[in-house]
Amino acid sequence: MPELHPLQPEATWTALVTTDADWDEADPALLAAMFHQLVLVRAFEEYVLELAAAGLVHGPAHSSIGQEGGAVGSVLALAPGDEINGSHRGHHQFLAKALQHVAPKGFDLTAELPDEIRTVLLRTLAEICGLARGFSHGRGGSMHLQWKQAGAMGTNAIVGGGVPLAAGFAWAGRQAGTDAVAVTYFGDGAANIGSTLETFNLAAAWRLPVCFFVENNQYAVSTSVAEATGEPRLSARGPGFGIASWRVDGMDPLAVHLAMREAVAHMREGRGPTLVEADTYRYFHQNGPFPGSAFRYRSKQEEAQWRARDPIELLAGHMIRRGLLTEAARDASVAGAKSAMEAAGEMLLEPKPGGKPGERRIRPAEWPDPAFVDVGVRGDLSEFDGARPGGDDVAVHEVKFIDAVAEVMRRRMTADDRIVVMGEDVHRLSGGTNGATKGLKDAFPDRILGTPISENAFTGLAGGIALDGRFRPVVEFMYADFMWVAADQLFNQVGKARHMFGGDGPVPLVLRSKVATGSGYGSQHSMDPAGVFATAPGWRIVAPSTPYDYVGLMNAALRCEDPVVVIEHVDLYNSTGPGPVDDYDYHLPVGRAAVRRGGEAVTVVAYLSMVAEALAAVAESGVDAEVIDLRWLDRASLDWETLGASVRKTNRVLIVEQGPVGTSYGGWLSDEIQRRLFDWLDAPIMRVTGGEASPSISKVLERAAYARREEVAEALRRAGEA
Ligand SMILES: Cc1ncc(C[n+]2csc(CCOP(=O)(O)OP(=O)(O)O)c2C)c(N)n1
Ligand SMILES: [Mg+2]
Repeated sequence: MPELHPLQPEATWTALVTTDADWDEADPALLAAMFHQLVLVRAFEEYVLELAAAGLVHGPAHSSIGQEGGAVGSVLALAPGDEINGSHRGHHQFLAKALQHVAPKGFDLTAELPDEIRTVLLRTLAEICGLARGFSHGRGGSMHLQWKQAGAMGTNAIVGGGVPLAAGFAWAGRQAGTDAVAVTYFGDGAANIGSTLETFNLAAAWRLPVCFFVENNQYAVSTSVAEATGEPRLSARGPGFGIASWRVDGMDPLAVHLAMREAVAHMREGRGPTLVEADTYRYFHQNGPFPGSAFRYRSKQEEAQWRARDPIELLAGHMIRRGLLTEAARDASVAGAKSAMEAAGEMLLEPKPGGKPGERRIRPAEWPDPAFVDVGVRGDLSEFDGARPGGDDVAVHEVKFIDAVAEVMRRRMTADDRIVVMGEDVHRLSGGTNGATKGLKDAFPDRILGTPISENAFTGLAGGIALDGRFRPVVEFMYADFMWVAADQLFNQVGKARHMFGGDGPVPLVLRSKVATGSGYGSQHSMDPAGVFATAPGWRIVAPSTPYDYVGLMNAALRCEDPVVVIEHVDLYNSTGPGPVDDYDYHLPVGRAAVRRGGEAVTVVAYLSMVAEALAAVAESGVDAEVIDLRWLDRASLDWETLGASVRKTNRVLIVEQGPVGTSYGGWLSDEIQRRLFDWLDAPIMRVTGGEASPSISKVLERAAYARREEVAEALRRAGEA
């Protein structure tokens, strides 16, 4: 018989339970701060429900009533420099952090509230109602509350979507030399999703000062925790990843506070991430003013049992017992909070003309101007003021493409210590799988970060760094197809962040993404991501075709305050072409294409390695084609001046790309060209793409699946005959 030795995880897993002695010893100022915050947050949430019931909140308003103890207890353990984010159910945490920011010494609801607090209430309520004076000018609403100055970095409508971002806040705080921590709040449902679990791993591997705060309110919509997992004690997940974890009664704000103090101390001491599970309950259904029992997934009796453990009642009871609060002062505080909310409501609402008695509407002047709809999808590019463009002064010679890739990054990292590069194996193998980061780990040991294989986590971490703003992350994807793995972070988080939070916040993230068509890596490693990124409004896209362009475009990408995907092609890596002799500081301006060959017969539009394929095809065909290398591919950065001038001359367009027709970039572009330049076209826009399926591994089938010089030459012949 083998011997069986029970094993224990290294990380601690503790249940923290308060005793009467804890309540007796608790600092009266702390209890008072908790009490007033709790009462104000509760009044806020009750007022929101009132507005929701009256149809004045457009979209969901996920109530936190019942859960305030976790938010207030934990936020009061934080310092001003600490950053938090949260989920769709985040009013309470947002308010706690914002109130702590404007009133760090606490406030008294029985007295006149300071203007700063009234403004927080008003702007938060306005945001939830989708109004112009909200923190995000009404773009974010209930689920996207952000006030960066207060360290409230944004709540999130994607379950688990905010978790990787918080790892980025934690990384930035540490790298900046502070002892700041980050806290990410999420629900029991989010404890099962990949982005959360990936981030547990990444944060533990890198010992990041981030607290995973699980608000276990027992349900994800109507699905109970026990139904959704084999280990309903959600804090058990932490030790498996090496994360010190606490379980605490979330209805007891002091217990949450004491657990959080331990967790914060652990993180400030540099001992890595923490997990705090607070068992709690939302008194209402997922959203709206009805209880969960109305939807039959739980009983009235269960709801009554939890309500009997109300966090405000518990705290007020202890304070009254200790003589720190009177019943009259408690009631006056509740009344003060209610009237503060009514005053906020007065600012936003007015009687509905012709409505029933008491019926209200939003004051028309409070709505955002519809013309604001697309403002701030991307930045205004003012960061390029004073940027030095490339030109004749840049001495050029023949260089290997991949060497220019590594060299420009070395140059920028030397000049700008905010730049940090991350991705799988970027720190080894002489510069990752292709040599793109060659020599950089030795030069910048703490800024070249080899990541675990977890595209959602490390892309999100980079997104968090970009939102934080102190550093400029560069993410490398080994293959472009992995964008689907990281899709939430790329498209829902990074791409939408600026616009969704009001249009003003920069998101300076560079993604380097490699296209490997033709290398025999098959269906899941060969895609060109341009067509998909072109559908994502926040992103800028560059596709360099020469070493000279790569340097200028990478410099532009790294200066840009918007997320930029730099698409690279394996065919180019080992090619040589014109590149700078020693000047790696020039920029190729946003929105400027290059005419690689002048011609009269047809405009051939290409990018990346297809530029050289197109030029070769033109030479072979004898057609007098003009070949345009787009360089910038996204909707906002396309060079319509160059494209327009060419089409007005040739009256014909051929768009060439290598990849499959399904995710084609050219489909989008041809629609755009015909909208803008239809009057100048003498023939339908022609396109060269690959086949329907992604390329296979078999060399013959792979070649048949994508387009190259031969297909372009064939299209040119057809154009010549037409
Ligand atoms: C990825 C994703 N899947 C599903 C949803 C729809 N949805 C929104 S909230 C929610 C329940 C989340 O439960 P939990 O994480 O426990 O948070 P709680 O609502 O209880 O605070 C669901 C399924 C979503 N927003 N995002
Ligand atoms: Mg839940």
